[in-house]
Amino acid sequence: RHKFWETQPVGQFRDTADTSLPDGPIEPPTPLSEVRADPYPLPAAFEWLTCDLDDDALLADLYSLLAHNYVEDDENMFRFNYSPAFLRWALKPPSFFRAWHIGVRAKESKKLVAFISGVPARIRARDDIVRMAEINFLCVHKKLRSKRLAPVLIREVTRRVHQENIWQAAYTAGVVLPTPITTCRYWHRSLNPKKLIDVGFSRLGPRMTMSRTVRLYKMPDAPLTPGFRRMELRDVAAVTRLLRAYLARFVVAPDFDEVDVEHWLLPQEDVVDSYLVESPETHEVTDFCSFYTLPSSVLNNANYATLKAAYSYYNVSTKTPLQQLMNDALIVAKQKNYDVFNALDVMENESFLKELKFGPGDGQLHYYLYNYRIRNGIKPSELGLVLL
Ligand code: NHW
Ligand code: EN5
Repeated sequence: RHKFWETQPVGQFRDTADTSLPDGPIEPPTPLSEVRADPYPLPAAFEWLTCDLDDDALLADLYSLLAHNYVEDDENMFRFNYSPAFLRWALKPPSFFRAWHIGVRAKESKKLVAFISGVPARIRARDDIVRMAEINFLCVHKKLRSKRLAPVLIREVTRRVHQENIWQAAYTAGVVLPTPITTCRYWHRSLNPKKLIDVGFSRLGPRMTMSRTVRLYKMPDAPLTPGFRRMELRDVAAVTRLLRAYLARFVVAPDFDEVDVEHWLLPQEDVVDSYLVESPETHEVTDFCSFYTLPSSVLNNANYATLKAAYSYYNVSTKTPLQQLMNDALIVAKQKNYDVFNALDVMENESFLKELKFGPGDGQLHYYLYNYRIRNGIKPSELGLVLL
């Protein structure tokens, strides 16, 4: 069934009944001297390229590869359109490794035809904090599909991660592979329902008119919670404290320090937005919410080329009820002209999705760990990790 994945240290479907296998690494590290020293061979027409994302021309090539060949929905109506600024942010966190930004190009034309990336992260599974690679942006050009290039890319990124003495990884995919630790559902909150209907992202509900639909999703002009404001550099320490305390509740979650929070959560225009509630009385930071910006290209529509989507990222409520906090996040997203606000059913998100008029999407997101077993998996609500 899975000629490649059967050979990898991941939970195998056939082991799911075996309750004697313990949580933790599936296989031990090998001595670094035994890690293969040279890159895996590629078909003769292609060569490896370690990507320098500070090079604007290379970044433009990566942007274009993904804009034309990355993930689509099941009916091929939309394709993710990560911006160049987003890619730089996603791929250059603190202590990133340039060797983990791996391109494949045609030797003759020098055209970039495939890509895979990793970034380092500390991820806690139960009480075990593990150095991992977060693997993302695996992409093979449409014209080179089904030629078993993906396993070569995956083996090569694995080799380069091993060279840094890191032996575990985390990744997500819309497809089922051996074996998800959990399966999440996407939920969508319309902000611009007329456009969403026009492009086929959503449909007019039964017995609904356009004007009733527009009224249903209407938002106030400004956030409602007193003390709600954008996060600033001076807030990093307070946000880190809030977030660390909150993420401690989940079975699998990142172990963020202040350096991580500054990178992953300090606002960057059209990349990541973060807001917090500062108590007007005590000036204490009590609540926090964030979303990242990931537009999708609208394929084959005469009126629109892109959908502007916000994706719920990390949210923490201690004083403001989570539903009220997320309502303010929806209000600022609407003000900033987003068409839709998306969220997974991770962490405590179930508690506000229905009430805030999110509807279930047709897409799922499966979460995976490489070389780390979590017996019986976990529930989406036990997951405190959002990958981009
Ligand atoms: S998920 C998004 C992945 N990208 C896309 O969907 C973009 C559009 N599609 C493509 O570009 C987020 C191609 O279809 C791809 C497959 C490249 C997906 N993950 O080359 P072949 C991520 O980036 C397996 C893992 O012929 P192809 C996460 C498939 O099951 N494996 O297929 C990435 C089969 O193996 P099997 C996937 O269509 C995580 C083999 O690839 C997969 O031309 C990577 C077929 O290869 C997927 N999304 O190219 C793993 N899709 O055993 C990281 C297919 O079943 C692991 N396959 O025969 C950790 C590594 C680091 C470890 C460190 C210790
Ligand atoms: C990991 N970094 O399928 C990335 N998106 O629901 C890889 N559906 O947008 C993994 N099909 O339901 C990616 N509208 C996996 C996801 C791939 C993209 C994907 C889904 C998620 C999606 C939309 C459009 C469907 C178009 C036809 C959808 C319904 C919205 C509606 C709004 C009003 C209330 C009810 C729901």
